[in-house]
Amino acid sequence: MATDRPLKIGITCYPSVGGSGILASELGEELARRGHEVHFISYERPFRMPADAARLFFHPVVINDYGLFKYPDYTLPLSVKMAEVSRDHGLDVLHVHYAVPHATAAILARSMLPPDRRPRVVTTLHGTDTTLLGRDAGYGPAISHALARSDAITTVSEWLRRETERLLAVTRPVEVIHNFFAPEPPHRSREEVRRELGLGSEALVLHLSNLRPLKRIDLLLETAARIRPRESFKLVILAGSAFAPFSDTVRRLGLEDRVIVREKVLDIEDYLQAADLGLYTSEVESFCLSILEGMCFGCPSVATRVGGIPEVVDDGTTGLLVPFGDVGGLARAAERLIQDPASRAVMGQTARDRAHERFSADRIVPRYVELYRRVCAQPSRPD
Ligand code: GMT
Repeated sequence: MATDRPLKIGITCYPSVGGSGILASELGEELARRGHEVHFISYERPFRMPADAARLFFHPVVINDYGLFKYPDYTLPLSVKMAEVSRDHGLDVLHVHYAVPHATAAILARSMLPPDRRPRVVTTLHGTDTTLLGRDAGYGPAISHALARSDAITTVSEWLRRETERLLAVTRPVEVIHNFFAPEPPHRSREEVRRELGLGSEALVLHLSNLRPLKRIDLLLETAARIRPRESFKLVILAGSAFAPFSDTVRRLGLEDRVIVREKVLDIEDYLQAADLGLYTSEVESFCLSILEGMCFGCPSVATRVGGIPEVVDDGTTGLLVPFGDVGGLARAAERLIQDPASRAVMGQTARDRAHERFSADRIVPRYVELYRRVCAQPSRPD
């Protein structure tokens, strides 16, 4: 194949709020911007997918609810749609984000097509597809099977590569392609956002996540409750799911006047530019896209030293890392940044520079394109 012709890429991801879906949507958008044709295949439009961009298409997977099944099946209609889109649009590559069930569906889709019409399958592992489901006897063997048949496997951090090799006994090469973030310009000024939040001179401590159990919102709130002086900050939580289950904890810790919650925010850049520091207390995290999103706006984070986070944050230079569970240490680290705006600004500027040097779209997207071209130049892996 010509080495520089635009490619036709199918992307499957979870369309709802979650780092893997956000990354996949941004990747699709950036590929289309660079002249490639991108076809999203999923049960809903990815929530950050632009509505009317050139060369960007969405193919919904329709799931019928048959009364004879206790649980509706998604994998088979997904694989049929993947095969259909591959055939009708001549896809070069099916790039699946998050292995379950996307990698299995892609392998099945590929085998439904005649040998000369088969797209290559690239599987990107994002985190719990390895660390949680990979350990589950009901999923692990199916994930290993799909990985063995993928034409390429990537992970979003070195740490996740090692975990994948360890937990899923993968012996084939796994390529690490870190996440990237391409921020949109904010819609409102920093001052407008701070006014909306009712902030005076307090530091804006930002937490942005889907609130899943491994984010340890309990520890986030306990950390906030220990920050002194308590009037020095407000914790703004941009929640990708309902915050109501944590409201009792906010009350129990006396944090009602310190915590501000906004749910399902789309214009995250408005809040990122207004933030002074990020706070992340996860027990596991293969990368933590939210930290990178903050870095792009010069916002350093205090975070737990888990998983791939040390690949994103240089401790003491672009943020502060603390052992998991050490809420006292997390609170002291946050106090340090809250009370010292000058060193916070230096750290924020360095964070912004690192984000640009290591994790920009211009650095990362060409790595995926190069990988696509490489797998297209090779015969497909056997089924
Ligand atoms: O693995 C998950 O928990 C789901 C996934 C998601 O869709 O949000 O999160 C992972 O992917 C993100 C994007 O690559 C990473 O930034 C997150 O660190 C990672 N989450 C975990 O590893 C817990």
